[in-house]
Amino acid sequence: MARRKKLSLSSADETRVIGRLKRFRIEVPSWGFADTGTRFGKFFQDAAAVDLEDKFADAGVTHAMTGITPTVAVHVLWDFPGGYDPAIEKLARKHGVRVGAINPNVFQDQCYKFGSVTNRDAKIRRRAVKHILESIEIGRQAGSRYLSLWFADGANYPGQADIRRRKRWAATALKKVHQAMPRNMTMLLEYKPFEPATYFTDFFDWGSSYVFCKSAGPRAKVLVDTGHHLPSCNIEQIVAFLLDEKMLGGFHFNDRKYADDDLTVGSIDPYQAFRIFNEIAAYEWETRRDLDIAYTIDQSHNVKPKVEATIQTVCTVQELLAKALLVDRKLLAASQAAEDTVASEEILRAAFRTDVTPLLRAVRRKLSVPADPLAAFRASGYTQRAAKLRRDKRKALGTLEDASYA
Ligand code: RM4
Ligand code: MN
Ligand code: MN
Repeated sequence: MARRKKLSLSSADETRVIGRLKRFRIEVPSWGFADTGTRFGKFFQDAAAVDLEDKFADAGVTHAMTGITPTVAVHVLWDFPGGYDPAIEKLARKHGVRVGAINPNVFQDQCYKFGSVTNRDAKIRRRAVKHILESIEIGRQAGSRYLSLWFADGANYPGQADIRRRKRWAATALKKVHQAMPRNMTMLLEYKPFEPATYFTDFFDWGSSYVFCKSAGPRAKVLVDTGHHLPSCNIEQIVAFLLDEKMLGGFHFNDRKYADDDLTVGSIDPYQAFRIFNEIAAYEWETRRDLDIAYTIDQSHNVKPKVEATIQTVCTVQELLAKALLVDRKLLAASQAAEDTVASEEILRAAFRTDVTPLLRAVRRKLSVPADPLAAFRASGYTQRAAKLRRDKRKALGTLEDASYA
């Protein structure tokens, strides 16, 4: 029976684990604070962010409670519909956060119905590249280190499109984008095997992203969104493989039951997230260095209150990373060498079922944040205050709540 294991660590191990957790940062997505929905409609929340300032405020309170979310990933068209303004930086700072990864949007304009960088029309391909170059400029001004790319490109039916030509168009576009990036910027390239395209997507799996990154240039790396895999895919193997190739650029964390469900990390399969962190912890153990990769949350909370859900996620990520850091690597190496499969597996399971609450409390003390961020946030009354302010703001703006998708 898997019992909850009590923590017993040497003081050197304790210092190592607490130190690593104290340095760990994860980015929150601006879109995680706004109203989102399913393809059948949206359900609105009074406290959901109405504008960019609200999103920064929500990210700010998340950071104040957890101490590990100082940056906010932004989506160019959703967050800067009127274009970028340097005052945005100040707005972020006012709320104690900074602009993080810049996400261009080449999937919502009408012209992209049949693709963006893979569209058969050269004019549309150029327009998509131009938007990405403008996003790079925003990133440069905002001091962002990451250009995060996700393409909705794909086809819905067999025979609809030429797979090889589209591949070449995509590669050409990414090369141009890579050339335009400042030296300190990394391109993160996401993949997804389905949705919105249903027959194929042009950036469909880690292998396709890997090939596109290699051809684009040295500062292009693969982004693994945990929800973007077909059922039963071994995600931690992809992570380990990309780490070994030095091609893992970052993560979009979320959980899923069926498809790209964007659920809270660990809500369905915490052992899966633990196994991913185990690969990261193993790599860092061997190299004795923190990996320089972008950890980001990519979730949309359709029924949960947004900030609460985000804080819950951040704490869960921290907890699962803590467990992965507890894996006894020396013992594991010895039991692997002895081909003791059961003992090796038990070493992982022992770490997974360890109660890391005392460790997390110690980390939070060092970060000067509440010992229980979620409880502290719930007690703060933030959601109730935001609901009132934002209800009034919506009224003043005359914002129409159109919840239908068709
Ligand atoms: C995609 C993907 C991207 C996100 C878009 C809106 O499924 O996860 O990261 O930006 O959704
Ligand atoms: Mn994503
Ligand atoms: Mn997604």
